[in-house]
Amino acid sequence: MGDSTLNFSLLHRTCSLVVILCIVHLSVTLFYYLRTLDLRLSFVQNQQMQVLSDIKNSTISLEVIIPKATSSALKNANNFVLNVTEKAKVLEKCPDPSPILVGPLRVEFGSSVSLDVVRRENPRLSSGGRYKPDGCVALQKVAMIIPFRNREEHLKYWLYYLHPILQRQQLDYGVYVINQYGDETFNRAKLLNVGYAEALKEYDYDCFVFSDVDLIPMDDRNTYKCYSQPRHLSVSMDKFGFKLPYLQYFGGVSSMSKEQYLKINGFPNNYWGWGGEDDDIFNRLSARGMSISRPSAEIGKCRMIRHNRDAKNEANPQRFNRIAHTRQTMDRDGINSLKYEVVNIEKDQLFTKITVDVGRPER
Ligand code: UDH
Ligand code: MN
Repeated sequence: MGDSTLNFSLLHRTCSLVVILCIVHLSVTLFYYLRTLDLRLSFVQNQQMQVLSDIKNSTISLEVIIPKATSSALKNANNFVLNVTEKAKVLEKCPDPSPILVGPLRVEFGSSVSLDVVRRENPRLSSGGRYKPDGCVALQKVAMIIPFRNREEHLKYWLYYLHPILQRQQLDYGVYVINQYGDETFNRAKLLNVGYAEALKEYDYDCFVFSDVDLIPMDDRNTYKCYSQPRHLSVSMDKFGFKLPYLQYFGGVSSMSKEQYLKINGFPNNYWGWGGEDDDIFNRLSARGMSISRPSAEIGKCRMIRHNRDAKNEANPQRFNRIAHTRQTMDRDGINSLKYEVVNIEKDQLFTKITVDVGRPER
């Protein structure tokens, strides 16, 4: 009886020792494995998903071998695993420029585009035409603002061409179509102000791209983001013979950071009809000591879909007088005096369409 108790307790102690040795061995192995894993993590940015599953597997197999409750060493090891997992989840910033750009693009408007096809070809967009890269953190959060009325065909081409480009540019972006309600005279700049205000209600955008619906870039290196100075993006349009029509031209497609936009009190609200509002914006920028940044003529090539002048967007005869007084009016006319009424908000996979009553010109 006494002997067998002695034998049993010896056996018990030996077993315990073996188990403890096993635990120590496993912990040390795991520790060094994870240390080299940690090192590898900082080198291999794009294989994070694989690393995550490695870590997960190693946790599971360890738990199978040693019951959790018996080992505080295992608990420590588990905490270590969790820390590394957290680290793996913190994504790196996307490289600048994006490594997946392709350069010059073929842009043509021969055959018509179906929105269903565009939706199918861009499965990674979420409601409202939103996208963010999933392998890295986008350098900027950009709202694409399109002034709009009755240009459904043009919008289809814009979505068809731009969504793949913007995804390759690895931007965190959303597309806002600002649709003027009713049939009063068109007001492009006021719609752009509305786009700025409405987009910011949804997401913390730090950059705004203002694009006509009928302009398509011919090179994806023309990144639709913001720069240290306000950017003019549509610098060589086919309709102007792939040249700037004049040096101060700021029409078509442009971008501004929130800071740059606020520095000029946004855009004028009182340019009704075609023309002048882009020159007013240029005047505002130079009044606040900013300059215009531009891509090269080669990278800035773009096509405008041919069209006639729209009804209710006749050339504005007051534009010359208004442009002459930008400096006197810009502080009281702009984002600080913007008034409008939202009539409807439509969320599509490809865009957010905000129909808005911007009123009518004073008569
Ligand atoms: N826009 C609309 N609907 C309108 C008017 C303008 O959506 O009814 C928007 C649209 O985004 C357009 C932008 O405002 O791209 C600028 O207007 P625009 O394209 O009419 O201006 P653009 O300078 O042409 O291109 C003006 C007159 C064209 C006459 C050509 C005659 N050959
Ligand atoms: Mn046009």
